[in-house]
Amino acid sequence: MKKILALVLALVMVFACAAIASAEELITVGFAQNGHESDWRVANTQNYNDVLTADNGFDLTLIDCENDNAKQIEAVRNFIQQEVDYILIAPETNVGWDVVLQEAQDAGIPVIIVDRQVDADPSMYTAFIGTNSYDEGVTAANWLDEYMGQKGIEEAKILVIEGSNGASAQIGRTEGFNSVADTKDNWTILASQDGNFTQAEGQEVMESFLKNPDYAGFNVLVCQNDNEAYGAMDAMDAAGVTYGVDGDVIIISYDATKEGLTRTLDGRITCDVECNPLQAEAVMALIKQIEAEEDFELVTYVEDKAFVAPGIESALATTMTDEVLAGRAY
Ligand code: GYE
Repeated sequence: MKKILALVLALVMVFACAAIASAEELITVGFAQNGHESDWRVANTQNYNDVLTADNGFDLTLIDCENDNAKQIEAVRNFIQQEVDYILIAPETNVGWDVVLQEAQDAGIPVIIVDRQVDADPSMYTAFIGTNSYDEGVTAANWLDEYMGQKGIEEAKILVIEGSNGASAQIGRTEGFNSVADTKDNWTILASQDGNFTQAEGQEVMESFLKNPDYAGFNVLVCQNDNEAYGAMDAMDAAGVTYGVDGDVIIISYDATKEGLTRTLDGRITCDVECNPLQAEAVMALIKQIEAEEDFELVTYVEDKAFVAPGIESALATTMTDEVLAGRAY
């Protein structure tokens, strides 16, 4: 009996020592996550929690900064104090980062900017992995042009519900879309307003648009993310405005989450431009390259497609099917 007890104790000690040793070897990562404003963001956070695990060699501390740049800066300062190995920032807005980036650099901690971009000199951080929002805006506008041609729609009277003001995702999608819109004499942007990437504000902005007689007759609604589109749909439903492939208003959305693609498959969203939230694998690969002192890309954009409702033929987008929807995990 005593022998068995001794053996068990010895085994426990071996496992305990192994656990301590491997905890010491884990790469510590502090992530100043932007917030939880949208389904996209929730999927993005989940993806980091799934990928930067102890099994993969990481010890991740993810702070939800509630869409507040100041909270993000505070989180980064705490990470610097804790001497983490890497800092990730998904910036709410693109300005105001220089001082804290300098502090991280002085502390010798590599900073990877993720998802959205910062308006700081690239020498201030190690790398960027995320979304090419400008390209997404261009894709949306080119698709609209193609669709109008196919359907013989002569004029676009456009309302835009933008994402949070000052976020690179809002700036890029707006500038990309406008770069095409500006070349079209028959397109008019009637109004463009901040909906903060949330369903509630998407609904509020749409309700105010619908009350304004100047915007009567609009036939295109651009929502800079899916959640805003859901809110806008509720507002249009309440006002009796029809939309989607069978309605009066073409809806263009961004993100292509599972719910967004469900609404594209049933024809309520006409075109949903993808923004891939699954970015943690690329971040993990980058950190491993840095650890191995290998060369790495300074800027990596995740790949995005666009999806259109059934019945629409497009050279720029994939037509939605049940199979496409079944393949969407988030
Ligand atoms: O489109 C939106 C989210 O920064 C690309 O932020 C991201 C955007 C995404 O809240 O849903």
